[in-house]
Amino acid sequence: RTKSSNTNKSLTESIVIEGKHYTRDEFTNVTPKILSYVGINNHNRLDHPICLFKQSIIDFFYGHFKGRTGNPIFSIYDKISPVVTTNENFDLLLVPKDHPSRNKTDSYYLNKSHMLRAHATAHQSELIKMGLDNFIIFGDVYRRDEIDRTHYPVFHQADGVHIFTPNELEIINGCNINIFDPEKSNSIEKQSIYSKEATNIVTNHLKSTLVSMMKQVFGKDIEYRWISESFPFTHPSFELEVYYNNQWIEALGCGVIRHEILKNVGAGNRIGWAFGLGIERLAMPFYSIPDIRLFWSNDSGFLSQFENLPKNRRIKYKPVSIYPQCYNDLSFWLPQEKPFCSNDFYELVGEYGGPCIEQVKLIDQFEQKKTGRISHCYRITYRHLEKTLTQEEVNKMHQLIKTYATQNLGVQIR
Ligand code: FA5
Ligand code: MG
Repeated sequence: RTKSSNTNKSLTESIVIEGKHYTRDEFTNVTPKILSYVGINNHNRLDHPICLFKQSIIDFFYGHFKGRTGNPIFSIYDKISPVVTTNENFDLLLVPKDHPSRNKTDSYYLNKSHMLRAHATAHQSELIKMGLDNFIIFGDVYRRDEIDRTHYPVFHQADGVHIFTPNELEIINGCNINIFDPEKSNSIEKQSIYSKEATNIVTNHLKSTLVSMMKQVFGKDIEYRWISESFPFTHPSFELEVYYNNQWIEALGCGVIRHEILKNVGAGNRIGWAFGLGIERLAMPFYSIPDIRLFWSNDSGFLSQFENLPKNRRIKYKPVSIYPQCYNDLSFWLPQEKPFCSNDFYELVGEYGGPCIEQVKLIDQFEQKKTGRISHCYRITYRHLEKTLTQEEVNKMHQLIKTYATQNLGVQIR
């Protein structure tokens, strides 16, 4: 009974995201599972590899492009809601009405007019309209896509835009240049409105910027290749692939922004480039992460490897043991007659739990107002690398830790 009434409810009630209501209609195809990813924001969680990799990208753009006074010229947007209109995701980017990406089978719709962004490019027009010429957008994007080692329905993109005024283009070029083609000649190498020279300068600037970024992040030995592509919103367009784990992985798409897009938002006198990069696709080779699903792991064996890791530090991810983990919490009052320090406790746990301890973490603390006593609660995660621990074995270790913590550290188990 409960089940069927729930189903009815979920079919008629509007969808609520970040306090806003979206009325369901025949387009609605988001699932509760997909909606549960909204707001997780791995790209803003400091110890998450997606966030760490984001910072490497920002570092590159801050260091590579500086203004007159040494200030960074790129601005960063990483808190824009993933709910966008179909106008923003498609129409403003000149995506044809019959383009496959508009299908319900390919994108996640809240209803006919609103969807979860299928790419970070959905914010491009809005930001250019605000008057920005150089920016990077970071965000979670949603697609009905295959699921395998390099595909997941929710992933993260970094979208960059760099727009040049005629004057800036001249500075790069070193001499006078026409942005526009007086003959508006048609050729597959350029948009008819732009001159061949301007198109070449911008294309070279785009490709060399992205290659420099790859080299700064990965080192000089990174294996990559360019492939011609087509996007409705850029021309010419390219894709960059990197070689990892014996296969070429598609990392990003890019190109010269369609003039019509710029013109529609008041930047018709300019030319610029844009790229859209899959952050997981580069974080995987960077940290030797073999499967994209691991980025969604709440397993401390995964996350703890990135804790307190300085940005730009490359580590080789150690595969988490395939044996299940199991955790027990331990709460105690700190001793009043002598000082207590968490590190002592960590050491003690390591001593009595040995190689079965995967992580120990302080998860809660409070002070009892009346007595001034302080309580700590630690979560101890147990996992053996070669076997499944039985509950009995875990209990035994946990009991030992309790006994010795009481004896050696003077705590009082609660
Ligand atoms: C786009 O999304 C374009 N918006 C990129 C772009 C921006 C082109 C600006 C030109 C100008 P594409 O669908 O190819 O393009 O996706 C971009 C990148 O996202 C891919 O290269 C890949 O790295 C990543 N990606 C795509 N689908 C998935 C997926 N299911 N899982 C993980 N990463 C993915
Ligand atoms: Mg692609």
